[in-house]
Amino acid sequence: MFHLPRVYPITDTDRSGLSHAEQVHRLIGGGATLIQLRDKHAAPRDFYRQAEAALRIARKHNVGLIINDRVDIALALGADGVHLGQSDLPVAAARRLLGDRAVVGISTHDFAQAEVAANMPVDYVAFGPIFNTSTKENPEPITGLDALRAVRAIVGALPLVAIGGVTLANTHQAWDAGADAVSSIAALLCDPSRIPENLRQMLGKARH
Ligand code: TZP
Ligand code: MG
Repeated sequence: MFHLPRVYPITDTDRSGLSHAEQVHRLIGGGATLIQLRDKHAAPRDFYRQAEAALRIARKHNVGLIINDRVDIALALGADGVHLGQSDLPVAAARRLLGDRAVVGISTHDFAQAEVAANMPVDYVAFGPIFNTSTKENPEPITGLDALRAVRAIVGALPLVAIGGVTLANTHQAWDAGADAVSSIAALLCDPSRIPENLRQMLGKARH
């Protein structure tokens, strides 16, 4: 059974200056149990090789690894699943390729997308950007917390991830608005020497 942790970190080699494997290593050091590998610039072969190394580390620690966008890479590696955007492969096609046991998540940015996603064979729905983000290129408009609350109602019992500009200071607002988890990039990775500490602190907030 899929379990979504309260913090679901995403890797970014530009933000951290580190390989995906090294980010995974440091995030696991901070308590990650599920990590998404995201790379918008690497050639598929480079991303594949890096993901392979990252998966080896994740497996050793029993940590789940989800590949952003690339169903082919997730399938080739036997990763735990894929995170799809609105213009990636359709959910049903990814599900057919990866099978019932794979984790399939999808990004949504408005109510209509969230409603469609809620009726698809996904394991979780991500919604955002909730706050201002400087990580995503050409981000969709900021949704805010009220929209997150509404999406909580739209997706019902489906696990819901809030993404976009989540920091130590505002993560509680996202959880309080109904998100089961937050995904974060910059707040965790920008100072690579503090990755484990940043994640530990964010996870710690979930207990208060
Ligand atoms: N999707 C919506 S916002 C975003 C993605 C991938 C970027 C999140 O990065 P950050 O640094 O946590 O704002
Ligand atoms: Mg995508």
